[in-house]
Amino acid sequence: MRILSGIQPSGSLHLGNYFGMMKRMVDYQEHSELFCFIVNYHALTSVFDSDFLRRQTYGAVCDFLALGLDPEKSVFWVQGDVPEVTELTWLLSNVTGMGILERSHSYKDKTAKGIPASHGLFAYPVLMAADILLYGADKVPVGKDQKQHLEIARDIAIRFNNTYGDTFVVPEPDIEEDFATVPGVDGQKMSKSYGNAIEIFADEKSIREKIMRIKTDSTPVDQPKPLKDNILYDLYSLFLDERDRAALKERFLNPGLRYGDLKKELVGVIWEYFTPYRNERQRLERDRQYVIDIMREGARKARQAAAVYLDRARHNVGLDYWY
Ligand code: AQP
Repeated sequence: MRILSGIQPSGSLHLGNYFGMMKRMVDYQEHSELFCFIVNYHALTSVFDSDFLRRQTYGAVCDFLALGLDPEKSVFWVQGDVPEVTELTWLLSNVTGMGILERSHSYKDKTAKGIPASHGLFAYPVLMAADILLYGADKVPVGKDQKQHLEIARDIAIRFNNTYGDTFVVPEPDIEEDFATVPGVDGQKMSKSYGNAIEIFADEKSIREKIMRIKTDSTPVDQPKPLKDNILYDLYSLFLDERDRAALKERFLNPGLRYGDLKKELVGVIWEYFTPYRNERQRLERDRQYVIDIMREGARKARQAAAVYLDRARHNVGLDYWY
């Protein structure tokens, strides 16, 4: 089973990215063939500062390695190091209907939030389909926000196969209900670009400030607290196993819970959880040559895997005129 997913270095990575995708990828590498990459071509749709992009890309690589991604067990690379994906994007573009792109929620949400309505942003799902099809992925672990993009990738694969003959694996989305949409501190989807994210490797002070800002309901202390749409409950639950989650639920459903106390507790939980990873990340941040060597080797392996599908696609559309 080939598992593949990528993450944009469009800002610092946060709890939504971690629980929605990164942690699950690290878990998968133990028993699957894992392909994992940092999608810097995608980030170009919203990042126009080249130094910022370089820094965030290197940072995202360090984040993933520190969080346990093992380059010996997986193929781990930076998207822009295998530019073949842009060629496949072009081949796929010609079987992609305009209507399907026009219905993309992500395009509408991003332009509504002020990101320029460029052709790149509009065609983002085609590049994402190329990312997936180029490596023959069977399964793509993502958060719920990416469900529609996965449906577009499936649609493009099916259309291509119908037009040119069997070429690509049709991928399946893999969404974990418990972590489908991690809320930000304002209750919207946690997102790098919404200013509502708790960053995985933020310092303790800024984690505390963000958690303290969470708006809570005004239920008196001596009454049970609502669980539905309760940001504090949802965020705290991410860090708990089934038994501890049941215990947290009990605390909400019984009188006496003070939101202020729970917020302080949650800051501690987040900080402790990432402490071992934080130390490793600091080491990687300094060891640039080691990190760059890993990424070079990752790109080499990715390029080898990509050649299989790209050559097949070039042949099936008829680009190899010398045949
Ligand atoms: N809040 C979330 N809950 C669950 N999963 C999430 N993901 C992102 N936010 C949440 C998942 O993380 C993976 C990588 O996402 P991405 O960075 O490539 O793009 P995104 O979904 O657009 O993430 P952001 O933070 O919202 O980035 P910006 O603000 O740049 O658009 C994906 O699998 C995603 O589902």
